[in-house]
Amino acid sequence: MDTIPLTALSRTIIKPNHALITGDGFVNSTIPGWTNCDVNVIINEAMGAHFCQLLITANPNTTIKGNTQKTQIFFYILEGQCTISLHGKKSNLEKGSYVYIPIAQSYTFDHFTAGTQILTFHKTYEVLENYPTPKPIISHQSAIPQTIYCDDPDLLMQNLLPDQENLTFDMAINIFTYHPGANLPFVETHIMEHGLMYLEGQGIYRLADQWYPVKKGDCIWMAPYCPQWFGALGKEPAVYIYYKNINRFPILP
Ligand code: UGY
Ligand code: MN
Repeated sequence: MDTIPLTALSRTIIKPNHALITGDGFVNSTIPGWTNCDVNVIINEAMGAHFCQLLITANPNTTIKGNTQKTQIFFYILEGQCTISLHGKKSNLEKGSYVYIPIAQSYTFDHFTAGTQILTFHKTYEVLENYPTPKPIISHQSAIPQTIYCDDPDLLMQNLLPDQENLTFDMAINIFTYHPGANLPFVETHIMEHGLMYLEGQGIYRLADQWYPVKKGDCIWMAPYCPQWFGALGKEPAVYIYYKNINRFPILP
């Protein structure tokens, strides 16, 4: 039997208003100040997006050090353990921990276990007159309650940032869990943009007028107004973490 692998095949697809990005095509980038680690720039402005989504794969020699300047960063630990130092205070992080670092803050991550993976979302902060900028947050997804989404108890939402009650935040990071067979109740079409990564399970994502099978590890970009729908398949919950821009006037005053 012929066993030659067909290396010219990939599920990755990049369109003007959406993208499905699978790990088989990742190529590493070097980021100044982030040393001895692999960094994959999954989504950014070069694609047409207004935010950035990266995957970091670290090892015990890795240091991730920088200053956010005008761009807030959200770090989510996918696998492994490490330490964050903010304002001279050290905190231990594990799978499911997350760190929100607002603008103009210095940060250092180190003491990684081998194979630690971190997903990041970056957005240039839009200042809101008469509101202070958000403060740093270090927390764990287990501290955030799951709420029923669109009256369907098989759709569960966790808002990792206090964006609903706090207009200082101009981005949301949510974890969306679909029980087996659950689906979005309608095809959403909205001005907000999304970047996401599948954490568990599988299903079918509709993006514009295309239908894509998706699974754990896959990433998706949805431009503003990209019609979107998801249905979970299989016997395990499908879970994704996603970014959304929120809480700002839709045109500059
Ligand atoms: O928050 C959202 O817009 C979310 N329901 N969209 C999505 O999961 N594609
Ligand atoms: Mn949406």
